[in-house]
Amino acid sequence: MSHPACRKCAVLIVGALLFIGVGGVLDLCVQQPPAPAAQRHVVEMLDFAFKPASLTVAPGDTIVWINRDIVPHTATENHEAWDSNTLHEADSWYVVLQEQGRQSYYCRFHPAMQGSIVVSKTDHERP
Ligand SMILES: [Cu+2]
Repeated sequence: MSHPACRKCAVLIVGALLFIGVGGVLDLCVQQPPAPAAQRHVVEMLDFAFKPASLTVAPGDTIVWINRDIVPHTATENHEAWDSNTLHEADSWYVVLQEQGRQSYYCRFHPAMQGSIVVSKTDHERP
């Protein structure tokens, strides 16, 4: 002697419970410990040098170069994997490095200007 309207209600309630249940499970999945946030590192081009000349970062970090000199500089990877091209006074440029390992770079205009970046998952400096 089930009333058709009540059956409809029951289906709706069960549906709502399932929806909430699934939502709850999804919440649990999302609430994992957060991955360390990507960092931003600044390298100054100052007095014809990269400062700091060597830098250790984590994969996914951003490295920003800022030219503090009045002459133009570049940050050019030794094998040209990346190249800022000419940065004039106060210009900046950035790269995000994912691949682990050491990358060396120099300035096209002043080859004595050299720097290196180590991308490492574990051995990186954190403030
Ligand atoms: Cu230079």
